[in-house]
Amino acid sequence: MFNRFKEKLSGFKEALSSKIQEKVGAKADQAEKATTAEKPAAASSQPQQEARSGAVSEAPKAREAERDSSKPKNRLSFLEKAKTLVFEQEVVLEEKDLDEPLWALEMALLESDVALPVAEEIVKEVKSGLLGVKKKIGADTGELAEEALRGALLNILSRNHIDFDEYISDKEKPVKILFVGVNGTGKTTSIAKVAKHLMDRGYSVVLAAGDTFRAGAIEQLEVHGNKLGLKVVKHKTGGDPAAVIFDAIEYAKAHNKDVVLADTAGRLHTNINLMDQMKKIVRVTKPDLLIFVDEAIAGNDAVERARLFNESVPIGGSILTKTDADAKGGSAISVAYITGKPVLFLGIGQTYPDLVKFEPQWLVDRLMGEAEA
Ligand SMILES: Nc1nc2c(ncn2[C@@H]2O[C@H](COP(=O)(O)OP(=O)(O)O)[C@@H](O)[C@H]2O)c(=O)[nH]1
Ligand SMILES: [Mg+2]
Repeated sequence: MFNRFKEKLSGFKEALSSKIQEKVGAKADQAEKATTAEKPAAASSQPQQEARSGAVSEAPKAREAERDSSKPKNRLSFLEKAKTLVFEQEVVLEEKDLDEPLWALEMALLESDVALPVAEEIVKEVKSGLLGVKKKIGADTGELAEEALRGALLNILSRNHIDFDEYISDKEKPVKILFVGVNGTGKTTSIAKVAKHLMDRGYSVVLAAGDTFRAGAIEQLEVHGNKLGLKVVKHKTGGDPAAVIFDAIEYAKAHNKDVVLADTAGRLHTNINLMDQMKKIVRVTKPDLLIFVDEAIAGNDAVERARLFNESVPIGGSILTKTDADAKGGSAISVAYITGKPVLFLGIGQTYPDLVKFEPQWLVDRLMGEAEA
């Protein structure tokens, strides 16, 4: 999962590493020069006898003792010492050191479908995380790059994070959830997955067949309802979706059901009539939560659609589907940022359990390659 994101990031890591190496190299040179000037005898590979004659008598006692104790590996011990000297120092990352690595990072993010304003925000965060950082030379440079990026991603992804299960548990019942998005992105499948997720946690669920537009949509939801043993409230194809969903809510109230999951027809954000119809559904049914569903593989298109849907109706969160199908990862980062609302779940396959609750840490671990899919 998200392999291309990992690959793309290698450019940033390498650029940062080589900058640090450059600085380390410069420091090491300085240190070596300083040490060599200070201890010419130790630096030379002269035989011990020669080193002992004359010079030793003038040398301070401590220095004599030191040389004596390290006789057989005299040069090695000097190198070790020089190394330690450098290791104990720190390289401070300055603005000019970061230009190149941050450019590589921004390119990697854009190529991974991270939307431009989001990529810029991440770069800004990474920059402030690295700027002025005193880098212990002994530490792994790749790690520094990873840590900075991990921190920035976590920060951005955690900003609007809500826990779906806590949300459901705290909310007055029945909780009314409406699923919206363009056609074929996985709304109906996600409804079935979320229904299963809720049933597994002891909630009773009603499904509302609010996609009255597409032939076969009601039957598709009924198939899921039958498999899961759930009531599906439906009208005829071509009926008023707001009325169906309203009925489902009434049904849930009358039968003490905990959650109503309402399907809607797929609609393009450019179709004014259908967008108006969606606004009407929202007005009439007053959902507690509007979930925008789109495909992680749609990249920037998904981000743009999320933005436009959110401008029409107040989205409370998103589900990104098909993350199993070679998604680059960027849309998962961007959709939350652009809408200002959290990604609630990721779809990772076609069966009911293929739904993971979105946790910033979970995503970052996968994006950064620490955990396998
Ligand atoms: N690989 C994969 N396929 C999915 C996922 N979610 C949905 N699908 C498939 O996407 C197709 C469209 O799904 P559907 O729920 O009918 O989309 P809708 O038009 O938005 O309701 C179906 O073939 C689903 O099985 C997912 O997370 N991963
Ligand atoms: Mg559907």
